[in-house]
Amino acid sequence: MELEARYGAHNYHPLPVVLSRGEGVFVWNPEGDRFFDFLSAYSSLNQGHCHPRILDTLVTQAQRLTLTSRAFYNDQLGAYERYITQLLGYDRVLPMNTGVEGGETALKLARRWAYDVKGVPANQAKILFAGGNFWGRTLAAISSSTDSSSYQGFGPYMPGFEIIPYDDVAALAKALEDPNVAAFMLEPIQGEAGVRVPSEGYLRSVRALCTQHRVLMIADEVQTGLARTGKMLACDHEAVRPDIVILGKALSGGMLPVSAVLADDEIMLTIHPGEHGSTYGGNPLAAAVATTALQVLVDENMAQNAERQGLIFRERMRTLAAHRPDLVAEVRGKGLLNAVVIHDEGDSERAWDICMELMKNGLLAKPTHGNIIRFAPPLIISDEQMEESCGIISRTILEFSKEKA
Ligand code: IF1
Repeated sequence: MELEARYGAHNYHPLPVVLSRGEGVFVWNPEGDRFFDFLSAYSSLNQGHCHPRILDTLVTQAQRLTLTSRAFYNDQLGAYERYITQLLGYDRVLPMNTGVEGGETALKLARRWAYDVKGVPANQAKILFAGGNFWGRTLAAISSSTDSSSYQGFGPYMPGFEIIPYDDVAALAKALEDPNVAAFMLEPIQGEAGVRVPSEGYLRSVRALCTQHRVLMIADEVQTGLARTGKMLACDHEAVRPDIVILGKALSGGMLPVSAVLADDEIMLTIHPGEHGSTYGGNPLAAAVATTALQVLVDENMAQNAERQGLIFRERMRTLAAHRPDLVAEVRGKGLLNAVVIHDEGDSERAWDICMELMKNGLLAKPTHGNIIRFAPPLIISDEQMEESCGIISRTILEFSKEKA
């Protein structure tokens, strides 16, 4: 911790715990204390820490070939592209590395499609975003943000972006009256905003309005995708098929940065050779690892387990809320993407203090905005592990005194 304080940028404020080993739902500190990981690196570890099958693929491929750049072909990328496009039902995939690069790629595709296919005049394409969104830290990403801690002091901002309220069909319908709108990018459930689940039917309305106005629906499934919410994609809950899907995080099972943008030919083929790319995008190590990371989600029925364990978790938390209505304001989420909203009465540290107590009791979680604690364990969590974890959370909150410790 001291080395980071002295030599590192101070762009994070971590919980004071040092992790040195991870396996399944558990992490350990160097002293050997064990913790349930209820953050899963913000949903990057859906398959659990160091999943043996993914690890085996990583090691095997790393001993053969790790990176070629796309100047040449490699023997892993084609098979991965076929697997992921057939698994998720899209014509094509554009491989990148981080989630935010996936978002940038999706927006470039949307603009190019608007000019070359929809016929929007050059440089007039508009893109809509939902208030409360979070899709990364690049200048374009923060240009669409409504969170001042994301954009303050980093201007000027990307032009052609417009922000409308989340979960507001009328606002979307109004914004779509502009013929230059190319796309609406949204999270099916807003993660960073505090696990905001939109009204039932919202995604279907977005799909219908985007289709009606020939506007691309872009689903940012970087955090909600890959079985996290109880379905392979969160849009599956409403049987909605976005025009573009962005994946990241758990696409590699937490082994290395792997992201992907999925779309059909009419959109994807508007970008021609040499017009977009990345040094590591589509590298053979990422392709091999991502294939296995996807296979284990399917083979181990992780979406079904996320659905089942999520119901157990929210039930236990609602029972807890009844015992401490002074502390617990709301429990919300889908599958194993959940949040507990803490009454803060102006005490902005309360959720942090609760997370510090949770850590002392053997469970790691971190507050997001204000006093919302996100709980997102790996999707492999068993009944007994969920039981033990809910016990820790319940005991911690029941014993938590409102006065500062
Ligand atoms: C940080 C938050 C979560 C994302 C969605 C794209 C990206 C993210 C829905 C970009 C990334 C990460 C970023 C990380 C912490 C974490 C986070 F708290 F920042 F907002 F998960 F909620 N779309 N989220 O959630 O993916 O480029 O990071 O690979 O910046 O602190 P990335």
